[in-house]
Amino acid sequence: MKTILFLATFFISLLAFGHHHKTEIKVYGACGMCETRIENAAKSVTGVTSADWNLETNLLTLEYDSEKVNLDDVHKKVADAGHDTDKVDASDEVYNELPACCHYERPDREKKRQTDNSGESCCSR
Ligand SMILES: [Cu+2]
Repeated sequence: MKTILFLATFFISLLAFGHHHKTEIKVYGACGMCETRIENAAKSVTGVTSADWNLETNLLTLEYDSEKVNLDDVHKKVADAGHDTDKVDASDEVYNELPACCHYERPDREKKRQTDNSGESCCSR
C-alpha cells in the first residue's frame, strides 16, 4: 500500500513538473552532522533543487532537474564527502577523516575496519 502511494505520488509529480524529478537514494550515515554533510554534498550538484536525508531510513530524497542532473554525479559527490551510497563507496581516506561519531557502519567493509567506536553515535539526537 505504501509502495502504491509512493509510486502514485512519483508519477503525479512527473506529470506536474516535467523535467522536475524526485527520487530517493540510499546513503549511509550516522548522525545530524552526517545529515548536513550529505545534504550539502547533494545540493552542490547543479540542478539539484532539494536534498533531504533521513537518519532513520538512510534515504536521501532528491528533487532535481533531469535535464541538468546525472544522478551518478550526486552519488559521486556524496561519496566524495565520505558517505557510501547504494552505488558509489566513499574512499577509505575520506571515511577515516570523518569525526568519530560519523563512522557509520559499512556493511561491506566491516572486516577492513580496525578502529574505534562501538557503534554508538555521540551526536545523534
Ligand atoms: Cu555524523
